[in-house]
Amino acid sequence: MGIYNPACAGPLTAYAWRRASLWCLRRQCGGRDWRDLSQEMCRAVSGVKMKLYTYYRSSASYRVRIALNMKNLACELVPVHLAQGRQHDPDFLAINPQGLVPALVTESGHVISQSLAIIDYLDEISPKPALLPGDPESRALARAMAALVACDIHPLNNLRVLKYLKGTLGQDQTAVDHWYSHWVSEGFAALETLVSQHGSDKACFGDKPTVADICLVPQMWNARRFNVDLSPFPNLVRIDAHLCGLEAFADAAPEVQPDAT
Ligand SMILES: N[C@@H](CCC(=O)N[C@@H](CS)C(=O)NCC(=O)O)C(=O)O
Repeated sequence: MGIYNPACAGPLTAYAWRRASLWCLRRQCGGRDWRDLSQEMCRAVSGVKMKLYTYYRSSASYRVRIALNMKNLACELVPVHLAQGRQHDPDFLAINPQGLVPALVTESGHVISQSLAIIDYLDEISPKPALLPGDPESRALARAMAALVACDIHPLNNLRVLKYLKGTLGQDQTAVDHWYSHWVSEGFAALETLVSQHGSDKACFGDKPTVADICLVPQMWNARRFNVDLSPFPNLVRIDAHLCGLEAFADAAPEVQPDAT
């Protein structure tokens, strides 16, 4: 009998195969973590990869790339050249009507936009290593730090906002740079305080990377690109330096992406 490949089978058969695998694993693993194991096995055998629409310099895409690396999840990267305006192409708008990256196409073909939603999804389908701490209060604190960056700093400094300031509102580059640096510095000042209360030399919360760190590192990279003075934020600089040395973070960096120019 040949090797059974569920990728070639119809949805019902693939489903039945997955159920059978789970049943076997449950019997064989006797109390061990058979769910994680079975999910990994299903993914490996099916050969169906997720697809991430990304841009090397996009900090929201950078977040998702870190999470994928931390989870060791296979994913095809599909570059969308933001500087050339490819996010406005009808083909891409059919994928994400917001015209923003990242967008993740799951193994079942659904599209998820919004980096934090994608990261939550990845954490749910592949729970180890966890991207949030163990207890509800700690989880909420780590999420709050992530939101500080992703919801209160990043949207003010996104490409379309900077282009609007310069193009539509006629501001010069000095004013745009000032705008960028003002909002990053204000947000980082608050994060620096939170990190001094809850973090360590290795992470924003506790000593293991969480979603807060996944948001911090790309924002630091972006701040350096815009020549923001980071000297008032020694904790953030220290944590960022540690994290950038970890493989999952290093391999997600903009300069090593296939579409980096
Ligand atoms: N809240 C969204 C933000 C996504 C976003 O702003 N993406 C930027 C790149 S970091 C983008 O696609 N910009 C295109 C543009 O501004 O035209 C997320 O977290 O995914």
